[in-house]
Amino acid sequence: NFEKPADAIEYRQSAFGLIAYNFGDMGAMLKGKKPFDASVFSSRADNVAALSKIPHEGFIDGTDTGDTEALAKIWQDKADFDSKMTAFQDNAAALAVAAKSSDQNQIKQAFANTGKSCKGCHDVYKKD
Ligand code: ASC
Repeated sequence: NFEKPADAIEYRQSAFGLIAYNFGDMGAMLKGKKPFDASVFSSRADNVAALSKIPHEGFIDGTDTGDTEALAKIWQDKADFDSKMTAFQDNAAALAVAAKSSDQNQIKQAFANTGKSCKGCHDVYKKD
């Protein structure tokens, strides 16, 4: 268990930062901002799939204040938040599978689904 609320906040933020970096690099490849490297893309997708399972544990009660962009609404609608987090994890797992195929359309679709999971949750539960 976390010793103090700030530790839980830092824990989840650390994972989100790593997710953003890995996901952002995948986006750069898909948008042609850098060459597509199937092996790098796949390991980034594996990273995101593993990292997607980390943040949820940090959303403990009493962590809607302090150095966080998390809105109190998370804890008011916890079941919906939880299901959105699970959907993100499922999409990230599917993206990791798609990344091992050579089907660019499948990869792009799986990437878009995962991005929608990020945004869908941020729109409702994250300060802008
Ligand atoms: C990112 C990032 C997000 C998501 C989101 C997807 O790279 O940092 O929060 O993608 O913008 O729509």
